[in-house]
Amino acid sequence: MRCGAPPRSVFASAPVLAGENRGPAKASRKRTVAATAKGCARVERTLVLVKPDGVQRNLIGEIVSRLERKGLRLVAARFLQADRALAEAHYAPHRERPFFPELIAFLTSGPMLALVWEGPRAIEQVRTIMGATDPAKSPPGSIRGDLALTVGNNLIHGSDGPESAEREIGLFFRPEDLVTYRRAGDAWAQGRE
Ligand code: IDP
Ligand code: MG
Repeated sequence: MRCGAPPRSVFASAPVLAGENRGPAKASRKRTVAATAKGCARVERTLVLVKPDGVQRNLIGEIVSRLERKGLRLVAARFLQADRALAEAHYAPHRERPFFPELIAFLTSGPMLALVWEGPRAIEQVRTIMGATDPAKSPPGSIRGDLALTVGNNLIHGSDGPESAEREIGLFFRPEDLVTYRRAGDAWAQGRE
């Protein structure tokens, strides 16, 4: 595989769309194929949400711009207001946490922008640009460090690993929603083609 080429598959099981809570995705049958040749970083896809506070604070452009300028490639976008089933499926790993009801109320409180970004080590890159869960512990220059104040209103979600990325992308998008393409600048931003 060439450096920067997209993963061959990001779906381990049938996608779940908004309003169709089919429960957690089954264990991965087909592992995401990553570039492993010498000098190639692992190419990944990750789910980003500009959460309802980001939309209400007119920060969609700011957040998308930071990810775009980094060199990550946008492969899917959807503006939606999540229903309870979708929000609960997305945050299922936090179901037992005391803040779960508050988190679901927040995520369903208004529209948000769901995005899939792709690039070398995209999961880690987005997490770094986001900053820590607690904005007070996020460094200046990060989205949460620069633009957010509280854990509950921290503007952005980014997948925390390959398996959660695959599961979360499947909650918000169908396989055919993900666009495979290359940009003229990808060889410069993402490495040798
Ligand atoms: P992350 O968004 O940095 O990955 P997670 O631990 O996955 O953080 O938590 C998911 C979301 O739940 C956080 O972004 C935050 O909005 C909310 N959250 C996490 N911990 C707390 C808490 O202690 N109180 C209230 N909300 C929390
Ligand atoms: Mg998380």
